[in-house]
Amino acid sequence: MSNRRDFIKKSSLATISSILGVDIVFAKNLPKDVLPLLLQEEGFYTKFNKHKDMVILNDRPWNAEAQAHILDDEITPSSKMFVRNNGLIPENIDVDNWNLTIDGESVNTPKSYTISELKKFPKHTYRLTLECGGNGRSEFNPPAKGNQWSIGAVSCAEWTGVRLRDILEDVGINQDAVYIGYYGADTHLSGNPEKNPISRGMPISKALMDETIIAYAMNGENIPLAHGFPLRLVAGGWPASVSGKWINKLVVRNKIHDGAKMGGQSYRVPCTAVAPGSKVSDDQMCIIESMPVKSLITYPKSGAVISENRTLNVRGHAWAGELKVNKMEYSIDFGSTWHRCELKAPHNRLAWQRWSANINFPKKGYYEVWARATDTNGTMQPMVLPGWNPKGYLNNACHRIAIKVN
Ligand SMILES: Nc1nc2c(c(=O)[nH]1)N[C@H]1C(S)=C(S)[C@@H](COP(=O)(O)O)O[C@H]1N2
Ligand SMILES: [Mo]
Repeated sequence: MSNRRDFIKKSSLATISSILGVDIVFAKNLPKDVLPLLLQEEGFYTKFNKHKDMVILNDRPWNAEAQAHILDDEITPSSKMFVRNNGLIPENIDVDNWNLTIDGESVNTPKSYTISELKKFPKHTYRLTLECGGNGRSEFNPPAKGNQWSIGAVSCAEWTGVRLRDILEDVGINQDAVYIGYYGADTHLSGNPEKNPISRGMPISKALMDETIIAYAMNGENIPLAHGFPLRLVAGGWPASVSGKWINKLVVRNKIHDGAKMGGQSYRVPCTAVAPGSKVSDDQMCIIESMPVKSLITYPKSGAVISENRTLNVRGHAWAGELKVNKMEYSIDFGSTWHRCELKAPHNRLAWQRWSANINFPKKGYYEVWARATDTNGTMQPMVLPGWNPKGYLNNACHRIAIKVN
């Protein structure tokens, strides 16, 4: 991306016009540092092959989310998968010479693997729900800084790779191992090669689970560049920030990993509830682990118009971090009464679950469909915003859509 920016800076406006295919009428007024919006967007949608209904939140680094109605697929295709970057996507990746090194205090002898060596370990495929810890942030008040995700920073793709556990067994880890951390090949926005944009991880118990994999494929193909090509750590059900992209090193730690965005207030919430707007000291902030129960209505699109006496088939997905969803309900009277939806079992653990309902509306008029999931612990999605927190994480409020019956 930086290449493109430099290129654009150096190009004349005439060149830019020719890329856009039209004249920039007031080109002489365009401030030096402002890129024509259309050019920015062309960069994102074509470079990463994204659906036109993806919404760009930031272009440096690239961050973009889906809208609910494009997340209707059972398996999220790359074109509809949100992009969340903390730094700049690596360029000129040399797959043949890519190495994954396993190191850290709790490893006696560090070991490195090429991708073809990794592929010799047993291969596993899982559908895994990845949701950004900040999904839903835009609703919090007072607002939290950071990308203003609405509801589309979630995906459930099919990931193929090797179990992290198999690799750790092959390397040999010590009894004192408590955490693993990842390092990726993306670069810090400052350009400082010493700095990592992000280096997070997970407790060893999560790292050793069947579904925690080092993936080399997504949806049956090489992982797309924006999503971690050529190797990605994937751990479903937890904030997607633990699923490191472009990984080239994992460290097995004898303490909680202390890489970039592990400390301070990053990916942490107050250990006990606080009043909206409170300042919370770092030592009162706890690391987010399993994500909370949540659901989306993916069909129809909000604002749909149907004719009277027609049954509407509404559907979506529901997920609950490490748990399963065991009840799905809808309301068409603003939460006064709730009705059961049909809910499918997950394809595998940590995959989202399909739900659907056939809804009849009593008469013409404006309605909202509200959807609410309950997990196996009996915890329900809140109808309004859940606990405010300084960084705006974990908003799992009910999703709602508007319907007009004509
Ligand atoms: N190397 C690296 N891994 C990363 C990130 C990153 O910026 N760099 N972002 C994390 C965060 S915060 C999220 S939500 C997910 C986003 O995954 P996606 O872009 O494939 O949807 O990747 C995680 N892994
Ligand atoms: Mo994230």
